[in-house]
Amino acid sequence: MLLISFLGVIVVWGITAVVVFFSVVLGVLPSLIHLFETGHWVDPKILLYPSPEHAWILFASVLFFVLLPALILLLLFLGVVRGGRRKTGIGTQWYEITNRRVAVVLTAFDDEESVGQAVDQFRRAVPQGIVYVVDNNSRDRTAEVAREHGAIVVRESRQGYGYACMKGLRTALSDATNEIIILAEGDMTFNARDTLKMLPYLEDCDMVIGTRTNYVLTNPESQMDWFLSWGNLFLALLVRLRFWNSWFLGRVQLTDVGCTFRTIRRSALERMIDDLTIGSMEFSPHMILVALKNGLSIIEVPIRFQARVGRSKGAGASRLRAIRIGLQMLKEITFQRY
Ligand SMILES: Nc1nc2c(ncn2[C@@H]2O[C@H](COP(=O)(O)OP(=O)(O)OP(=O)(O)O)[C@@H](O)[C@H]2O)c(=O)[nH]1
Ligand SMILES: [Mg+2]
Repeated sequence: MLLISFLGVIVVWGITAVVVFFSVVLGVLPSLIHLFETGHWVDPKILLYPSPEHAWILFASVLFFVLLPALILLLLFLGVVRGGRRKTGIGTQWYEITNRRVAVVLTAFDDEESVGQAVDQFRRAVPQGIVYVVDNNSRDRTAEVAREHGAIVVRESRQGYGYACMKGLRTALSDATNEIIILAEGDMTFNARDTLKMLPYLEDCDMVIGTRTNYVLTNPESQMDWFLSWGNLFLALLVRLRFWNSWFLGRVQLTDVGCTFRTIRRSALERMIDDLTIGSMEFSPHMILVALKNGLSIIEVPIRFQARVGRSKGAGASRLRAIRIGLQMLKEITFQRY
């Protein structure tokens, strides 16, 4: 298996390198395009030393044809070596979850406009639940509003989405009666009723994650545009390659890495909680990778994704911020040891 995957990598890489060499470096491709457009053949050598505008095309081509396949092949190679042989996952047990106590953890940072409604909807959707709101140094009335709506407010002083999530998960674990933990945001982007779609799958696996890259369920007013959708699909593919299974194209059929809405059983969370360390926005994929590293079984479920109430501070804040968060996630998924 190891030899076959290694040879596969070499062959595909070799073909890619030859294509790039002839099409980009020798300028054959630009010559062909020129021939097609004008009917005149230009000596590829003329295109060998491109003008500044052509340099960008060259750079982008090299990036696209060489670096991207290299990255994917490397991850594929590592993944095949690590986990390609296993036929099934570990999610073959059956967990009884009826009437168990559910703890809902909502992150909140300056979210006074939305947090009250968010607490209300989760209390309605999960009547057997208790709602914790993690207030991450909010400068507005987030904590008061959450308390008024019946939530237990805990404070996280270290600033960051990841710190807020970790605090909430640890708080939920600290009460031994909480058997199922739901993580979500207090910004009204999620629909609490989707919990009812997630909980049944928790009978089959350790963690259920929502996906927002679903055409049918994504509200056009939400932050999920083509860029975030493609970005999440691409990063999810890399996660699948890192924890590869040749039979099912990955140990988890992941299509989104940035969805906070997830449900996890207490025993599963206890197994991984000490490995959670990232305080910033890459926490989302980090938690998935830590779960996979610890052998947890994960199922992804399509959920509704709605427009945010209040001001966005994450990937929805601006395109630049989304790119920065995306690159941080890419670094985490590609280079971090798991
Ligand atoms: N960005 C950010 N979010 C935090 C922080 N602390 C807690 N949060 C909460 O983490 C969640 C994610 O932030 P959002 O502003 O919703 O960012 P997003 O989900 O990427 O994008 P939108 O939902 O479109 O705004 C929210 O519930 C925030 O209130 C922090 O320091 N930075
Ligand atoms: Mg949000």
